[in-house]
Amino acid sequence: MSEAGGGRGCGSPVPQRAPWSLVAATAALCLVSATSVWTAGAAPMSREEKQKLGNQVLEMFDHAYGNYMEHAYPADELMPLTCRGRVRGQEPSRGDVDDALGKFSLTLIDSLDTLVVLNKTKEFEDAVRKVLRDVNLDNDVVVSVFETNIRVLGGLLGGHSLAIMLKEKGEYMQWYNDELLQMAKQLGYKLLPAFNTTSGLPYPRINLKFGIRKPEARTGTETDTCTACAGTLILEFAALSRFTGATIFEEYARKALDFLWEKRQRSSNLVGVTINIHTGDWVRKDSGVGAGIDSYYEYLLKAYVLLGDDSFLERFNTHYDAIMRYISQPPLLLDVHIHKPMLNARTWMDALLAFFPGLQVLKGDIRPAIETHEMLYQVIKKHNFLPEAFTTDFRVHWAQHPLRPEFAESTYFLYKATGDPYYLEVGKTLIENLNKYARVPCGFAAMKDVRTGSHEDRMDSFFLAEMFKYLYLLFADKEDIIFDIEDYIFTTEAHLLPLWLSTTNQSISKKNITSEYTELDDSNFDWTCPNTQILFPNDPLYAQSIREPLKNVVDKSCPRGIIRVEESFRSGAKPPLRARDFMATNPEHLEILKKMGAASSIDAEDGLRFMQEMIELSSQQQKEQQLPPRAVQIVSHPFFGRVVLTAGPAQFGLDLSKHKETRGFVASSKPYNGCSELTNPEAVMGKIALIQRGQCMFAEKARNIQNAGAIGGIVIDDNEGSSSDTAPLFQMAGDGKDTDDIKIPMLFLFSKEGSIILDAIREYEEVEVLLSDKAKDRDPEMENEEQPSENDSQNQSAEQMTSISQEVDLVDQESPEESSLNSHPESLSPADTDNAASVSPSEQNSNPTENHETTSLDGECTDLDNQLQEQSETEEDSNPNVSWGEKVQPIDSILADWNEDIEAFEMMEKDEL
Ligand code: DMJ
Repeated sequence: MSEAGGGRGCGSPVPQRAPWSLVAATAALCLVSATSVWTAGAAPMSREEKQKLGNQVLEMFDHAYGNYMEHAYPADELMPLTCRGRVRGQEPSRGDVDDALGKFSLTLIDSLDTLVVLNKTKEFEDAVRKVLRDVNLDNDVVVSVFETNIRVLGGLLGGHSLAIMLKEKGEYMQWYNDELLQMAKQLGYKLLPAFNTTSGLPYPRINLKFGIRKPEARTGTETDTCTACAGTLILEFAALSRFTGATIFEEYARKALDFLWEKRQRSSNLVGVTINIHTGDWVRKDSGVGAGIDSYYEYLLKAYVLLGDDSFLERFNTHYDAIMRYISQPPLLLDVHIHKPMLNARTWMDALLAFFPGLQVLKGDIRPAIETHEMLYQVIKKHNFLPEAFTTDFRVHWAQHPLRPEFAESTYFLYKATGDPYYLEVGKTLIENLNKYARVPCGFAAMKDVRTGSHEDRMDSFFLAEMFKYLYLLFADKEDIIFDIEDYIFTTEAHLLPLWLSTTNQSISKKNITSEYTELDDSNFDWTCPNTQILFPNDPLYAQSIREPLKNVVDKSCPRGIIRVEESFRSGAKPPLRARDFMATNPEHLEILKKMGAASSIDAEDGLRFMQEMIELSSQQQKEQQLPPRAVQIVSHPFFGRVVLTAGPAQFGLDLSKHKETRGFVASSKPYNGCSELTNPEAVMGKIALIQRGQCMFAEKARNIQNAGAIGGIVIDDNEGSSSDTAPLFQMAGDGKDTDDIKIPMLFLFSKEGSIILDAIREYEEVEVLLSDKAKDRDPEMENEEQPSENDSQNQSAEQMTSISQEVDLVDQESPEESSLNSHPESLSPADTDNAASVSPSEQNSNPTENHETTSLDGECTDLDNQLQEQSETEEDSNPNVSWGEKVQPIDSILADWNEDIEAFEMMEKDEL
């Protein structure tokens, strides 16, 4: 069983493999073609149609490769708009992206094995001759170790693998004498100095001519590298060792992997994005499956498949378990903090994570693979391509798209696993979009902005190495490929390495490290995968049944409180850049920043708002004092004080820690953002005004509601689905001016907590709340006042009782009867689940899918009640034996949590700003 083609079931024979490696490949590899059993769902695609699409892929490849060879070669890449080669040093620097360019005809090397897969054997033969004749690996140029490994070393090894395969067939490449392998070895030795660190983690960059140490090297001062950069070497390095017998390469790559494994965060089993190569400290402690980490996980599983070393599978399974526990929030995959994995570190996802469903297929976990792939496909249908980053409510976060292949890769693997023709249709859409939007007369151009369709003068080598391979293979039948693709494994750059390497030159002693894992549960180690040959014949609509509930997940997501990007484009306006979304490394953001305040009044306004938000953010960071959170307690019927929402304080206005609580009925302000004089002062007079976050400073909102006569204010987050359970609380900062004029107390609620109050208003109209310092005990007087009389209690309907059954923080004075009633969320009837939006943030799991579809101000998005019901049924606090006293967090622990939140927040802000 191979990984590459994936068309065979677990257990099909692989030539030249030892029994243990067969086990390795078959256990991890769960790709089984179910094509023949497909009977329903998406209409089957005829052989003719598949061939037509395959031919279209060939024609597209010719267009890309032909233009590169004609107009760019021997340069590293084609610039498809100006139709010339990109030569490093001759073009304005693009920063890190240029580190892939080593003046070694990158695109040609990266394309070698694609030529063979696409049955262009003659062209392959020509290309190999050109590489041997023209490519120089000894250039005085600083390159990325990671990129050079996956693209160039991988490209040479993939070329070598297929060259020897062709030679053995007896027709082509008869002259070949391992020349590509010799080049690969030469390059391997050039990369080795990068590993000269005490940790064994490689430096991120190396000078091809001068290495690291020499003064001419102009590198070697870096202290950090990304996890994927250090953890994506084993396939190429082990292949190089096994092909050549020089064990040093595999040893070095293993050492780096061992070190990363040692450094995993022990309680979450996650790894951060960036690590210090000398100390091994995590520099960036956020963790996801996309940029910076992606192929580290990929290589653990594939190293097991290629090398048959159990320790790699054990590590992979341990990480995978953590990923599924914390990062996977189907269909989303959201970065979290390694020390606090329940805390989301981002509100957006990057395009690189699109490879993950493919990896999940390889692991045999098909359901979440189908779900995430479907979500991604809907984002693509909306924007034609997958933007580099998009938010949890599927807005474009970073609009660029450099023709990345990850989604096509996952589509291929899912088709191989399910046989569902739906995935052929997906591939067809990808082809159409590429031709319609990215094709230019001289190749294919990266999208500068998926929303506008503008191009960048860029065609990365991975487009040829990966995109065309996966698309061609998607539509190809076995007889369309001149060799058995299932005897190979794909590297992260889709280069092909033969599985027989597992039994060749195994001089690296395989550590039996099973003992290291004794602390881990056996369930971490899946040695088998679901047999899809059993799964699919029984239910040919399996994949479709998983996709069905998600079919509108993107369209139905609730917009956030700010103008949606696509709407702003439709109306001709620019999407506003929010300070909280700003990334200093994002060129698009820098461009917007440059324009702010310059051209139009809209730009000026955006600039002003942006600067204000920046002041807010930085002053938040600077002034963050370790104050305990505040509370908003709903005291009116039928809540009677039992719902206590965790709230953030303000750095201005009445300090609730020093004064008595403020109590009053709530009223929504008009305008809801509170950014101008209120038009409904009569409604908020003497009340606590509700205001939406955004569009102006917090202090401005406070002044406006104070002027209208409000006695307090609650700012509700405009970021749909946010919750204090998943995001760190913060203090609302002033506006940099004197805020002594603000006398009323102001509190901040995340969206989920805020929606509990908004829902309550809709339901009960009169809603009274108490704004207080959460650390203070609840006023016993209120307890007396608020306890419903016996009659009241009897009059409360089951609906009322269940609507208050999921509390946020439970106070300790309640009677045991109330406690047990309130603590039975499973007693909710389906009809009651509408009220389940008031699920406690501290009790619910933090699935952002639920987050953004739970409630909106206009009530559009309320269709996740079933999930909420499910969720409420699994709440640990449903145990009636748990006393309310146990629910109250001691102040020390609140403070400790609060400190952790602040730290995490500061870390995230530091990363992003
Ligand atoms: C490729 O170079 C590789 O797939 C790498 O692992 C990350 N992604 C790029 C293409 O997007």
